[in-house]
Amino acid sequence: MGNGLSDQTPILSSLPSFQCFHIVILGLDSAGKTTVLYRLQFNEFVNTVPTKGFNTEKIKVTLGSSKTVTFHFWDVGGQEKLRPLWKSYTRCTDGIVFVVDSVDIERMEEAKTELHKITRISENQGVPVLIVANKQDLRNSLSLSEIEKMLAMSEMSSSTPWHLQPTCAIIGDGLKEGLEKLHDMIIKRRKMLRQQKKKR
Ligand code: G3D
Ligand code: MG
Repeated sequence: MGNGLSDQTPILSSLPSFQCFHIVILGLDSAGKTTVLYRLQFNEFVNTVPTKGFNTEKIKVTLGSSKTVTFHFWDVGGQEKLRPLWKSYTRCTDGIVFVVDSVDIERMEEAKTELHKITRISENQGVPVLIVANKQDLRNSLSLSEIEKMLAMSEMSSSTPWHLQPTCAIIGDGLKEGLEKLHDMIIKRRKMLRQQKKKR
């Protein structure tokens, strides 16, 4: 899945382990953003309340078999009145996690609009996006291909690397795999930017 950037050989092993990546978690209210964050933080289910402002946590995640990476997550409230804030949280971010509720068919169009809006901002050009198709445990959840279509992923800018990951945040299924993909995309982008700089 994705635009192909995530299919190249990972270079994780050659990088120092003290790196910290700035990641913003976005998505409509009730998609499961805070559940994702606290499932990663405590590795257990935490009862959430609607996020009024934002939650922020630095979390060490072991990727692959041994590499530990620190992510600094910003979980920004998804209610309509809070969405204008998304722009300032994504300034200089390394990656975006966009959480969608796989059973909320009525609001998929709204999720699509917000996803395309935030990725089209000039500062976010080329910033990798992990789209989390959450709540896959529910019987009536949409399939990945249906979500890909409804979010119009084919219309995503070709400069934006992305990966669509099925998850169940309440038990943590798929979260680590998604983060590994996001990390790979971030590393590849950094390498590409460094090469472009050298050529200049
Ligand atoms: P938000 O931060 O995006 O607004 P929350 O969303 O993390 O607060 O989650 C909203 C509701 O969705 C919560 O239920 C939460 O338990 C539930 N949820 C989150 N992830 C999953 C999942 O993978 N599967 C299922 N079945 N539910 C999930 P409540 O009942 O507290 O509103
Ligand atoms: Mg929340």
